[in-house]
Amino acid sequence: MAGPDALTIDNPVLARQAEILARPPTQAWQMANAIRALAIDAVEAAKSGHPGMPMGMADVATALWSRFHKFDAADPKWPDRDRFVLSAGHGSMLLYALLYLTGHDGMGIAEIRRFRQLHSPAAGHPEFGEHPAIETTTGPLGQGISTAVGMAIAERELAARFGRSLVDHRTWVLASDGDLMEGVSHEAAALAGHLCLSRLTVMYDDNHISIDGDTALSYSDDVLKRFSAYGWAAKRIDGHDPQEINAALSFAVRSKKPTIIACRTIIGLGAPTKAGTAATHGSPLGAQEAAAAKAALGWHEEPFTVPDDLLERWRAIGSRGATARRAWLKRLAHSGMRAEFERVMAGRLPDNWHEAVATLKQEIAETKPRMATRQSSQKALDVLVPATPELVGGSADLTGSNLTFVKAMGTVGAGNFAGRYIHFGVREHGMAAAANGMAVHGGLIPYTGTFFVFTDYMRPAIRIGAIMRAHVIHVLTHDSIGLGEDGPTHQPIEHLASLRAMPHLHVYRPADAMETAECWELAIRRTDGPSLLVLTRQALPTMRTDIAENRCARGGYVLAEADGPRQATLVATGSEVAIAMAARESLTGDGVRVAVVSLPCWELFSQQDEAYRATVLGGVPRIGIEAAGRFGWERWLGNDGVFIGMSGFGASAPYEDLYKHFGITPEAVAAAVHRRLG
Ligand SMILES: Cc1ncc(C[n+]2csc(CCOP(=O)(O)OP(=O)(O)O)c2C)c(N)n1
Ligand SMILES: [Mg+2]
Repeated sequence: MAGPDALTIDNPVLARQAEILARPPTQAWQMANAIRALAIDAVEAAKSGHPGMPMGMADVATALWSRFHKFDAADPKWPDRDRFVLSAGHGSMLLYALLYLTGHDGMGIAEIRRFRQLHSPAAGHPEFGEHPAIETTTGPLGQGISTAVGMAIAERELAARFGRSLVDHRTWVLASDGDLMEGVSHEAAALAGHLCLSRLTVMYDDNHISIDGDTALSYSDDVLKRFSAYGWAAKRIDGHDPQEINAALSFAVRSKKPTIIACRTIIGLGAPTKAGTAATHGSPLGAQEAAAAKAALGWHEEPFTVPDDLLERWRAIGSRGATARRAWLKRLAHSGMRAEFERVMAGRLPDNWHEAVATLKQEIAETKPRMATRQSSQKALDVLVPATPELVGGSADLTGSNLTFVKAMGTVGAGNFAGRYIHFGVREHGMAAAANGMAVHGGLIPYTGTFFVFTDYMRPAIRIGAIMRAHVIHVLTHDSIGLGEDGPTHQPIEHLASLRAMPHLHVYRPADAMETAECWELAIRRTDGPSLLVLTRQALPTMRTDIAENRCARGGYVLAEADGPRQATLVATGSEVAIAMAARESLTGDGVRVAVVSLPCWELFSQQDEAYRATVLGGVPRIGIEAAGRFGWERWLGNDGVFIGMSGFGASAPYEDLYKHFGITPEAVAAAVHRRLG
């Protein structure tokens, strides 16, 4: 059998590793080894995890955090800190090791020892909220880098408003092959190039390895050429040479474009037989290989132990930003914009924002407009945009259809971030991820816009936003067969059900102008998760004129009670509420007493107490009406309820014809009630 020497000679990666390990050890090398050792130990202890990436990127991370990344471990929420995003979230031990070494409270050695265990902030993948220095949740490849683009946009937006003395930071990303293979990163990187986000730097772990093995199996992009074509500055370096790393980071800081640095690294650097292979990607090295790796690295400590002098050096890095932070606090104290800055960063709404909504509701009650809810949404934006300066929005190339733009906003462009409207281009997924980034950056309330059906293209980012409970609003128009002629590809059928199934989301489907105003109000106010506003293309009558109470706040309510003791309850959402109202009228003519319940937000309705829900739904047969699939409706209708909606995909025709064709009409509802009541 070949010994290590023979292996080395035959294998260019191990030959390179031997050359790296033979370099005279420097301080930076030892500091990086502390990361490697902690990653090895934590993964061994957990018996699961990903040691390869932290071992490969330790030198890059050490250089970045030692000299470039602006932060102060004493205050991880310092608003003007740089943002650090570990896009390759599987390498989470890299981040946890950095937080521990730099002395962040709440990430001590006890937490590192409990890597991947229940209630440890050192979770399998970095989870936003588990530790204040974790800037965003990562793990699904491509999300981190795309979220970071949103953070970089937020920095520019806030700098344009509050000036450089308060907002002057950078966004650093560590990304892997998988991150750059994923489509969403292509969308986000193209947008970053277009907007010339020069304070965004991606350190690309160019290790040529992914799970299946050599990336040559599936990946032959010229990554740097691709990013250059997006408008990025691009460089390739030896990811284990501190001088090259430092020079590249300096280059990135000077760059007038977003920058990607391809760092040629060896995954699992130090592991004598497994380095440079997928074997180090996602499994413990094993006791023998782990011990041999440490020996090869020149690391002779007990597990989870970092020598005092080394730890001191790391701790000094943790407080390196303290001076800058104190100077910043002084500037903030003397700034005329202090109150407003603190308000938006804390996510507090302006005192008077509500008056604007109240005026709008008054106007709706008086004029009872007949209009599409997408148009009602624009009316809401007309008043919300001036009243809430932190509201920043955009659309994925459907501005005129989503009606997401209002004049007061001004448009965002490269070098111009005074505007508040972003033309995201046809990049739904990148848009949703960027919106998450803006939200978790703080200081802005982002909204997106596209057709409801294309939430399929956004879903992974909506999900990350939901996990993080990010304050993001998605404006989703053309919400059913009611969009008409564009046909089945554009007509959502299963989307309501599938998004209602996602935890932490609020899915709002307002029925008229008043409900739309109320749902916008709730979405602006909600700070514990994303809101989806699901809106029609077709015009709808205004049915509500009462404004004393936001009735959508309870998720569902009796819009029209029966004339006398109820015989049946019609439960509908959005555009089908008007159909239910028309059915009620004809049934009343027939002497049948039915109530109409509007159910704009299932999540809020399910949070009401049982007694309220029982009163609203009534102990009589229930008929559900929604121009979508039935999935989930049993929850409100019970086992003996009747559902009127879609049972398959839609079709292309004028929408009135489609409603008739699919039997979603007042006549069909009335007939169903007659049948049900027998
Ligand atoms: C969207 C998504 N698909 C698949 C995975 C599972 N997965 C985790 S890491 C990885 C690829 C690993 O290669 P790379 O990104 O280069 O990381 P490295 O092994 O170099 O650390 C995959 C497919 C994932 N986390 N996210
Ligand atoms: Mg890789």
